[in-house]
Amino acid sequence: MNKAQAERRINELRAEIDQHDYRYYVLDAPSVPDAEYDRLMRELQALEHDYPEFSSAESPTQRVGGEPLEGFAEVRHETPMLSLANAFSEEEIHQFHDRVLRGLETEHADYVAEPKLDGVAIALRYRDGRLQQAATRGDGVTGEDVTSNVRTIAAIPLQLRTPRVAPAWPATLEVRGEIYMPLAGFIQYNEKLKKDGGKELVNPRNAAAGSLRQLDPRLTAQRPLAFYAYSMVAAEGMPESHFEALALLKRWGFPVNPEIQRVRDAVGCLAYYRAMAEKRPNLPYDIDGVVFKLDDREQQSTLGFVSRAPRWAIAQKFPAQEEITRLLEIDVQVGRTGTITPVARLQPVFVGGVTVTNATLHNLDEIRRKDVRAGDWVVVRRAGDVIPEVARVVIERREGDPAEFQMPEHCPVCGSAVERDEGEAAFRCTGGLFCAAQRTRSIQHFVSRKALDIEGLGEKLVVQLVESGLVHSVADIYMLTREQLTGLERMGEKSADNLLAELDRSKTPDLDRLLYALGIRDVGEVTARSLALHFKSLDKIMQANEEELLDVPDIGPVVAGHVHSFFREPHNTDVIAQLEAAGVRWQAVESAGGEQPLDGQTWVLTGTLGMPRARAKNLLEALGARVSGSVSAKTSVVLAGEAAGSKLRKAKKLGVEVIDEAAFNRLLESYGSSL
Ligand code: 5U1
Repeated sequence: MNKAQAERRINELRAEIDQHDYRYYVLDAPSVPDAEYDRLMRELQALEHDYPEFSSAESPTQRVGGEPLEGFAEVRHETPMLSLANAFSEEEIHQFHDRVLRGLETEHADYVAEPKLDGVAIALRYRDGRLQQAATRGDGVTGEDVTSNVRTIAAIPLQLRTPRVAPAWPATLEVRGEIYMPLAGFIQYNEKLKKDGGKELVNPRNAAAGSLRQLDPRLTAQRPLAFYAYSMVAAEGMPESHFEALALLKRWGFPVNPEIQRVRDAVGCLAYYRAMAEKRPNLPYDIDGVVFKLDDREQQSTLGFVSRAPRWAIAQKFPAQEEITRLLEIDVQVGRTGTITPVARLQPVFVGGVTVTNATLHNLDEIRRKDVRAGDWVVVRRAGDVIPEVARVVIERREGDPAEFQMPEHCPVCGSAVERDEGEAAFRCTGGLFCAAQRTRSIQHFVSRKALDIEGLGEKLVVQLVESGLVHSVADIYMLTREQLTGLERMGEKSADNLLAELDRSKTPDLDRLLYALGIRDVGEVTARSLALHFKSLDKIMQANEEELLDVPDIGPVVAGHVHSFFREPHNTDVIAQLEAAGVRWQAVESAGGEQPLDGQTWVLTGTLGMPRARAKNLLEALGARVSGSVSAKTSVVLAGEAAGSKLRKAKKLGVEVIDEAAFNRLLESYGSSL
């Protein structure tokens, strides 16, 4: 074979393999047996090896994965990657549809209904038909560049197809969708891991996310990942209909979920939801709900956005998933602030996409209310990412008369007395930082992602450090030496060096993060930020009396009391002095201007709310919103409690978005605000 013949054959093989990939991944209609496909691939690899001058980044042989990376670069999304508002009931879909109709001043609306895959959202940028960059969602504005990993996923086209009749792709194109791990691949991959003595992956979603975060693309290449496109970012010549845009993406070579349909009005949406709920157990991938999007792009832009989510789309989530299993025994766990939480040890059960062996029982009152006893058959519930819980006892299956659970009188970890705070459901270990469990948990909290974010210091390592006596308080982590670390089991020299570098890097936290990290009771991220913004220095917070603390937005008498007493405890002030001595220097934070999620929004509160109105106001203000007393066309959102009257009517008339307290709480939760 001469050079010209080789080039021709290489091109033929690439086109043939691309065609087979298209039939397999996009049309779901494979056209050749695996053995034939492998033969074509091997022939192409051999020719590219012999004629490197014809190599190409778009060749199907390039899916094996390139060189390992040092880390992932940041990518700014030119068009932010939005999140979706959630609905948990039919009623909320009707409300959504009514808002859409009011906003558009119309009587009917067409939606595109799509399964909501439980995977990882990804943005793919193409230039002249070639894949240039793949980025994760990140915080919606900045994501991570995972191009090398994404290039290994065979379902994602490296080179777009030019259809014979449909319009060609534009010179620049951004496509978004979900990378996921099909269930069959997940099970097979886990079986292989188990056989090789590796750690099994928890669920397909985590498996997909973990695969994309590999620094070595050759590892990603071995994971059975797949992809469905779900949106085209505004591009030249793009159809006005989202549904047609998806059809076009399919012709350009992107897999598009075959379950996607166009439906009309809330009735059509709800019929689709029910049909998908029925299909769900037989789908080859996990879904956690369905998504409805207005089909017409012009109508989409008329409605616009609220708090980072489009008003023209909504996700309807499937209800919590439940399974029955045996409760083997009731144990207790000691939390960071000494709270003793009863925990159900369960016969392992697969629920909500993961194997559950423990579930929270919340507190003694809950155990009595549900009458949960060791040996019972119980319904375990797990919704989305939340902690699994025992929902109820299957009382008909109870055998004999098992004894009621009693709270221990002494802490099972340190032996200190257990007491119940007056008027509270929780029991607490009185051991404070004498208790190894409380010490361990407070150190785990201190280094966690939302606190000082010390990578490489995971929960298990903290347990190891406390148990080995190397670390007694959060300040001790800064005294660790290389020798001490490498002396620990499973700790190599490189990991020890990385951890020491991370610890060094963490020595200049923002004041709000440090406050949150200290683990003061009821001081979540939002409260910590309010304190930091108000006082600007830790010394001032430490010296403030309760009255001064009450001046801070978001702080009521209970939290003021907790903050005040925290800084009156000598062991807490000692730890702060030790942190300073170890070189930790906190930085004052400036008012977040432009950074807060509800910046620029005006909210109105009306009706009777479950939480004190002042608290709702403080929380909203801490998130950047202005709270006004009257509704106008400029109002962003009305939070309506029970028996809301004229303000609610006016909001409806003006087409202003109205949410109830449950939706408000979910919004707060999504921003990590302490409730
Ligand atoms: N199927 C589907 N999932 N999903 C997730 N479509 C879809 N659209 C999304 C998201 C976050 O956002 C668009 C509304 C922009």
